[in-house]
Amino acid sequence: MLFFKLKTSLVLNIFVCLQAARIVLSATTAAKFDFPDLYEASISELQAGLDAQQFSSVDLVKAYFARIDEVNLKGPALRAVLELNPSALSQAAALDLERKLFGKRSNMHGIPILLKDNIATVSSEGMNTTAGSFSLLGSIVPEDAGVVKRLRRAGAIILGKANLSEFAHFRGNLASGWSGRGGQCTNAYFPNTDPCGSSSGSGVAASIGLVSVTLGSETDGSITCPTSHNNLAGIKPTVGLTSRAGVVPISEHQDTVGPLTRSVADAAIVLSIIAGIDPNDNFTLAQPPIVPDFTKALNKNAFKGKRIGVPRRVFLNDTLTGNDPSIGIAFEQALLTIKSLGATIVDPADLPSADEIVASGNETFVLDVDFKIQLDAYYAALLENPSGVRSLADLIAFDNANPTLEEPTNFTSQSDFLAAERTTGRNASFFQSLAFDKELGATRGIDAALKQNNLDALVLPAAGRTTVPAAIAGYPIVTVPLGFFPENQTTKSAGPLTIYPAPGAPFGLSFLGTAFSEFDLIGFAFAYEQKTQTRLARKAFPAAIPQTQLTDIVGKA
Ligand SMILES: *[C@@H]1O[C@H](CO)[C@@H](O)[C@H](O)[C@H]1NC(C)=O
Ligand SMILES: *[C@@H]1O[C@H](CO)[C@@H](O)[C@H](O)[C@H]1NC(C)=O
Ligand SMILES: *[C@@H]1O[C@H](CO)[C@@H](O)[C@H](O)[C@H]1NC(C)=O
Ligand SMILES: *[C@@H]1O[C@H](CO)[C@@H](O)[C@H](O)[C@H]1NC(C)=O
Ligand SMILES: *[C@@H]1O[C@H](CO)[C@@H](O)[C@H](O)[C@H]1NC(C)=O
Ligand SMILES: *[C@@H]1O[C@H](CO)[C@@H](O)[C@H](O)[C@H]1NC(C)=O
Ligand SMILES: *[C@@H]1O[C@H](CO)[C@@H](O)[C@H](O)[C@H]1NC(C)=O
Ligand SMILES: CC(=O)N[C@H]1CO[C@H](CO)[C@@H](O)[C@@H]1O
Repeated sequence: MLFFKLKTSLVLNIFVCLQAARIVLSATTAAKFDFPDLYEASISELQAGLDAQQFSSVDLVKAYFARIDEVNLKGPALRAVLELNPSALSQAAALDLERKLFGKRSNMHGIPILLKDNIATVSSEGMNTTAGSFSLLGSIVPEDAGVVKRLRRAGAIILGKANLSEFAHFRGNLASGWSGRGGQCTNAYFPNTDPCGSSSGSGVAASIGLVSVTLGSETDGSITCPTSHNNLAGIKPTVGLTSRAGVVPISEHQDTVGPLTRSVADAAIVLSIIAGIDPNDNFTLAQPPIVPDFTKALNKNAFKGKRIGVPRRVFLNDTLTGNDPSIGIAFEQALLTIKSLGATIVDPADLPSADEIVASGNETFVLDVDFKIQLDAYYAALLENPSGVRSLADLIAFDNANPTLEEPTNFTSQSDFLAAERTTGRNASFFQSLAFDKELGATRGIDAALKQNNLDALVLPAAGRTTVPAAIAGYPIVTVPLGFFPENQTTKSAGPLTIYPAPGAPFGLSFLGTAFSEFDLIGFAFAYEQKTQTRLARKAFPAAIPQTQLTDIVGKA
C-alpha cells in the first residue's frame, strides 16, 4: 500500500503539515467565535464554550491568571487575590481531557472558583490556608474543607485564595478587607472604597471577572455585605446547609459557607454543589434529606401570588442602621417593582423582637465563647504550623510580637481576640444567651413576622442591621444588586485607607426567610434580578477593569 511505501521523513512532513493546518484552522475558527466577555461571563456561557471546544479550561485558567496579574501588578492594587493555585493548570488539563473522553461531571466541571482564604485546601496542592494571618502561613491542614471536597468531586478548579478581613473580621478595630498577608483590599467601583467584609476579596474578584465564581463565609454579614458593596448576587445559606469542616471558625452556631457571583443563576449552581451533609460537621445532619436542585428555583414568575413583608421598625430606620438615604429611596422603588411582578407587599411586617435585638449583647457573648473553643481546636488540629501558634492565646502573643506584619497604621487593639480569650467555656450563661439568640432571631423574630402576616419572605436593603436576625437565628439571606450611590455622593471614612459610601458605589437588596427556605428566596431574587438587571447598569472604574480576554489566550502558545 502506498502509505507503507512513503519514507518516514515524508510521513513526518505530512504529519507536521497537517498539524500546522489544524493549528491555523483552530486559530481562524477561534477568531470567528464570539467569546464570552470574562468581566460578566456566566457558568452556562462558559460551559457552552467548553462543550463546543471553542476554548478549554486551561485557556480559562490562563485568562483568569492574566486578569489577576493585571489587577495585582498594573492596576490600582485592589488586593483581592492572595494566592494562585500552582496546580490549577495541570488540574484544568486533566479535566479538559476527561470532558473530551467521558463528558462533564457537573455544570461546575472545569469552572475555576476562588475561595476565601479561611477555607482549607490540602497543603500538598501548594496553597496556604491562613485567614489572612501570618500565624497560619505554611501550616499543614489535615484535609480539604468539606465544601472543597464537594467542589473537586464536581470537577471545579480551585483557582486560588481570596483576601479577606483577617479572621473573618473577628480581631476587632480593623478595617473591612484588611489582612496582614493581603493588606487592604479595595472596591472596584470607586478608588479606595470599602469592599465590605469579611469575604472582601471574593466579592471584588467576582465583581470584575477575576474568576468565574467565588466562595465566602458569613457569621453576621460577611457574604451579604460584600455582595452588596460589589454589585453581586450572594447566598448566605442556613447554618447547616453547607459544611464548615475545615473552615477557620468563628462560631459553629452562626458560620456558614456560600457563593458570591455575578448572577443568581451562578449562585444557585454553586449552592447546589456545595450543599449537603458532611460527617465532619454534625450541624449538616439536621438539614432536609434531599438537597434541592436550586437551579429549578430560577423562575421569573416567582413573585406571582406571594406575600412579601417589610420589617420596617429598626431595619429601615436610618438613625439605627446608619444607612445613607439613597439606599432607602432605591428600596422604596424596589417594593414597587416587586409588587408589579405579582407579589402582595405587606408593609410593615415588623419583627416583634426588633428593639430587643438592637439592645442585646447575647450574640457577642456566644461568638466570643465559641471562637476561643473552636479556634483553639483549629490550631490544635493542624499537622504542622511553622509559626508555633497553637491556640488563641499564642495568636494574641504572635500578633503582639509581630506588629510590622499584623498591625496596620493606627492599630489600637485586637479587642475581639482579647474578649474571646477571657471567656471560660460553654457554661449556663452561654446556653442561656444561645437560647435568647434563637428566640430573638427566630421565634419572636423572623418566624413571628412570617407567621403573623402569612408571608413567603421578608425584604430589606442588604446594608445596616439586616443580617443580625438571620445571623443569630442561623437563617438564610439571598442578596442581589439594588442600586448605586449618585455621582455627587459625599464620602465618609470607612477605615484608615478606605471610604464609604462613594460615588457610583453599589448597594444590594436582601430576601430573608426561615430555615432552609433558600429555594424560595432564590426564586424571588432571580425574578427581581431578571426584571431590573441592575448589575449591568454600571461597571467598575476603568483602571480596575482587566483587559485580558479568551481571544488573547485561545490558539496562542
Ligand atoms: C504558601 O506559603 C509559603 C510560605 O510558607 C510560600 O512559600 C508559598 O509560595 C505559598 N504558596 C503559594 C501558592 O503562594
Ligand atoms: C455535634 O457534636 C457535638 C460533640 O460531638 C455535640 O456536642 C453537639 O450537640 C452536636 N451537634 C449537633 C447539631 O448534632
Ligand atoms: C428611629 O430610631 C431613633 C433612635 O432609636 C428613634 O428616636 C426614632 O423615633 C426612630 N424613628 C422611627 C420612625 O421609628
Ligand atoms: C439577651 O437577650 C435577652 C432578651 O432580650 C435580654 O433580656 C438579655 O439582657 C440579653 N443578654 C445580654 C447579655 O445582652
Ligand atoms: C460563664 O462564663 C462567663 C465568662 O465566659 C462569665 O462571665 C459568666 O459569669 C459565667 N456564667 C456562669 C453561670 O458561670
Ligand atoms: C446631588 O445631586 C442631586 C440632584 O442632582 C441633588 O438633589 C442632591 O442634593 C445632591 N447631593 C449632594 C450631596 O450634593
Ligand atoms: C493615624 O492617626 C493620626 C492621628 O489621629 C492621623 O493624623 C493619621 O491621618 C492617621 N493615619 C491614617 C492612615 O489613618
Ligand atoms: C501574599 C500575596 O500574594 N499578596 C498579594 C496581595 O495583593 C497584592 C496586590 O494585589 C499583591 O501584590 C501581593 O502579592
